[in-house]
Amino acid sequence: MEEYKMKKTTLIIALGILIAILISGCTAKKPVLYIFNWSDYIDPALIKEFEAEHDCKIKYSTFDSNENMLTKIKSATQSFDIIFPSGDHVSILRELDMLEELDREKLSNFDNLNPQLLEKARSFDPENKYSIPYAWGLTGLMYNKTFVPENIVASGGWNILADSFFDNKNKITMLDDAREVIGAALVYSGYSVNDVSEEALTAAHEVLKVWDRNITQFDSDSYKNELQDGTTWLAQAYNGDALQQMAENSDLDFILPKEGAAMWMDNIVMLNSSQNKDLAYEFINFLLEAEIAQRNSEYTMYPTPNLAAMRNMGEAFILNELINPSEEYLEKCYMIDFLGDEARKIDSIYEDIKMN
Ligand code: N2P
Repeated sequence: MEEYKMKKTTLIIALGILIAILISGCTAKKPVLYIFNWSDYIDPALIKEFEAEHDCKIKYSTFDSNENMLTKIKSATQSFDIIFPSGDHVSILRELDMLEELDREKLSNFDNLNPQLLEKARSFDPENKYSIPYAWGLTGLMYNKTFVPENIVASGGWNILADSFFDNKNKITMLDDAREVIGAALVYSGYSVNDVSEEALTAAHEVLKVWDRNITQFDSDSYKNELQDGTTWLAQAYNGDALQQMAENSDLDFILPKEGAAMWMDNIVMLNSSQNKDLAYEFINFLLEAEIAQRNSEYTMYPTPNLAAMRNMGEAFILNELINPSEEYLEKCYMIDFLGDEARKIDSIYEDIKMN
């Protein structure tokens, strides 16, 4: 009898230990990486792959403008490990002392990057110390052919935005981005997107007052759906986002305006407040792998600064003029540069146009 009791107690203790092990196993916290990127800007399969490879969880959030990104990361309520700012905002974040200086030793795939694009990136990150180029692209005009007749877009220039065909129709949107909106008017008027001289900005302001007659909203995300259902007929759009939509819907089309366009490079940076720097390095290095960068680029339809990846890209990608424009066209494009306090002049015109 005693022996039976002993066995029972041992069994209960063993069971208890087993349950405790099981519970702790299930609730053991996986490391979490907080990532904040532009919308439609990564192949979601890569997130899953990284999570599986590193037995971690990625909490992935998106933004649709540098301004919104900045507001959110400055708020104390949310913290991120990795974000993807455009070049001018790398400088802004650097000035705010929010960026981690990257340790190249931990980025074994860094050498896959195109030296020419690293050189370009030095305009906003002088020693390529804080940012890794992620993707680059151009901004143009996207439209729905069902609603916009061929002759309206035939001129191929930014001034399609002023065509009387659109009068009183409420069918045009522009991006919610001061540098892009004023930049388009500057390029149309024959200036660089970085020209803040009074002459250039006055010309751009006048052009925008005309365009604004038919602009219904300044928006950087919902235009993608609205162009599909006819809520919007013509929208200022990023080339890769447009191409992603065009692959799904043959009514949509995109042009790079003949006068030229704004060009930007978006980048991977680590915030110095990151709580999980080792995992953050692993993720950045993962994105720098040639095969991963190639798959990502094919998904997002933006060219990658990863030279090793570009070398393996298929012809359809390389020969697409909307992704890879000719040198001649690129000469008419201007990278959106960091302007420091001068950017306020652009912001105030943008506010004026939005308010009136
Ligand atoms: C991605 C948008 C590209 C960002 N959806 C423009 N800088």
